[in-house]
Amino acid sequence: MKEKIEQAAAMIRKQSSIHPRIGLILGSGLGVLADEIEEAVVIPYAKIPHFPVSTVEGHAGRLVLGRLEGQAVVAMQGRFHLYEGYSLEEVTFPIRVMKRLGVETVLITNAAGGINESFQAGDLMLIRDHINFMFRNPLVGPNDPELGDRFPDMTEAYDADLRRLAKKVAEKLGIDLKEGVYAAMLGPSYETPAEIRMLRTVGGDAVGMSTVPEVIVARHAGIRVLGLSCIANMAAGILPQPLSHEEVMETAERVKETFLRLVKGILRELPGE
Ligand code: R1P
Ligand code: CYT
Repeated sequence: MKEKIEQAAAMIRKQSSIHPRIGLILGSGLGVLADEIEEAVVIPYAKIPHFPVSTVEGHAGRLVLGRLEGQAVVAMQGRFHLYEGYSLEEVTFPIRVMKRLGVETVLITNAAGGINESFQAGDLMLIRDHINFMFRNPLVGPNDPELGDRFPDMTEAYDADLRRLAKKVAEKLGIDLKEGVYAAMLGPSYETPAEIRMLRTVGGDAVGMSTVPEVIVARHAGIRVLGLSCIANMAAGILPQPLSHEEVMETAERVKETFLRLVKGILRELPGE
């Protein structure tokens, strides 16, 4: 795996002189953030050795390197999901490559269904913790100690300092930032109302089909994680209406301004180079 990581990182380094310290993973419909990157170098995933390609609407499938709010960043405009048929190694490969490029902090975003009934579609939620209902772990298999520990600690998978910072920035900008637990399901069918009741009972506030594998690998690699969910719809059974990816995309489009303000505000407050 190390060879693959190095080959991908080498190709990316050849395209851009930026040494990114911050990684951004942009969820369904949230890719617009990458359009704001200055001095941008855009690399389609198909051109990067060993990178999978995006198959889901709302995931452009491009890596964007450049500067955002003065920070050297690498952004994934589109991520990979297990339900696309990719392996956990493929889904989390970009995190390994980011680490190789020098990334120390990653901002992982997603579009999620709101389980907590005090939320509404369009809210932004800071991820405090997660529950892995995918029942798979990307670290299964032989462990390479050069990449990370066999048993990484997950007590504060979502960095406490970064969470404090995100809340401070939201308050300053007058953004009502919710906070909660992200429950990850395999998908791609949306959850049933009974599953949503179960997830609520066990402490889930939002549900989605991504993020958790990436967070586990980031922690394994020693990368600090900040997680943000856009509550794109209320989860199944809460409102008298069916769920659709169109609604997810529409809500992401509707909140993009607030989402951009929050993320940019956070980037401004992170220590610079
Ligand atoms: C379903 O509408 C899609 O939205 C979420 C789910 O995981 C699923 O892919 O997308 P992201 O988690 O990639 O933002
Ligand atoms: N919504 C979403 N479940 C949902 O209800 N975006 C992912 C999963």
